[in-house]
Amino acid sequence: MKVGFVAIVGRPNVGKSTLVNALLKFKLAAVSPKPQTSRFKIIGIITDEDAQIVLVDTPGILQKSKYTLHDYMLKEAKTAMAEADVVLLVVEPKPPGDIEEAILEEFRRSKEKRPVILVINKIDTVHKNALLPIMQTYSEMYDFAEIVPVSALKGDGLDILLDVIKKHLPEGTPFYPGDEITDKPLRFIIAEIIRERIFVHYREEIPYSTAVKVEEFRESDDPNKPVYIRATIYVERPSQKAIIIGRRGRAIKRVGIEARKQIEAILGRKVYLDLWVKVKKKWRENLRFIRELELGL
Ligand SMILES: Nc1nc2c(ncn2[C@@H]2O[C@H](COP(=O)(O)OP(=O)(O)O)[C@@H](O)[C@H]2O)c(=O)[nH]1
Ligand SMILES: [Mg+2]
Repeated sequence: MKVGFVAIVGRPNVGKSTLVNALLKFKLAAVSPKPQTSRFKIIGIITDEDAQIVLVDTPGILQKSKYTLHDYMLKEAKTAMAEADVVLLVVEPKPPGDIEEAILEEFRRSKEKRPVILVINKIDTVHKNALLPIMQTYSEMYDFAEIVPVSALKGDGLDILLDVIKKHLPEGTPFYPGDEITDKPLRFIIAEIIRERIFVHYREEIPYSTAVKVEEFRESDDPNKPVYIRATIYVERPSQKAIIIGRRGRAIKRVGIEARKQIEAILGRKVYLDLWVKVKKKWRENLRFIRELELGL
């Protein structure tokens, strides 16, 4: 069997999380038009007859981080080369920018070479003729194992990409049971769904000041009864709480309805989603709390 870790790198917003979800055929990672939606490293596991592919999605850099985007990307590129079996560099269908150049420079400098597959995503946004010169430019910059144009959003090129990944993975025995799709607990995935809705519906610092925790998950023995899920949206200040709730609770109601529908689709069961908003001052500096979020505790 072909088995291994596939690190996905690339600047924010190129569609890394969308690609992971599309390859998994499961909504695992939070996706939004705002940069830095992903907060933690997420792995997605694809197992079929002849391979187990473990996708590692790089989170975006956190605001207020000590790193600049540039430094952060270089660090990620270095880690990917050191820890993964195959690296996917995801880019948009346009000429390389300074971040792409810096990542490739890091790859060139690296002593341990892994196959790097260049994934040109969002090809649904450009004319076919525009792709060739971009592929040409990239291929002159680095010795890529392969270059694969895809649209993660439309699902184009994904089967080819999976075959190409398999081709470059080493032989081995699976790390995870065949039916596992992630190392994260269900509570974490549910919290991410709610958090993604917040990224979609609120502006400025609100999404970045928000954390979501699933506090209770109760299934009834009667499959016709809804699953009870109590989740808390944590914010840093009372003013943010008021914004999250919105006038007459309209804003939070919309988040709740949309998240509930997605959770019902995943569980295949009716869900009663009980959403609360609480102020937790300076939670972003509380490492224990952040660790709990990451583990879905
Ligand atoms: N048109 C188009 N948009 C895409 C595609 N893949 C991702 N996007 C959009 O790009 C934005 C950022 O995607 P996301 O997966 O969060 O990027 P990440 O920051 O690299 O993880 C979202 O609005 C996605 O819907 C694609 O193939 N085509
Ligand atoms: Mg992401």
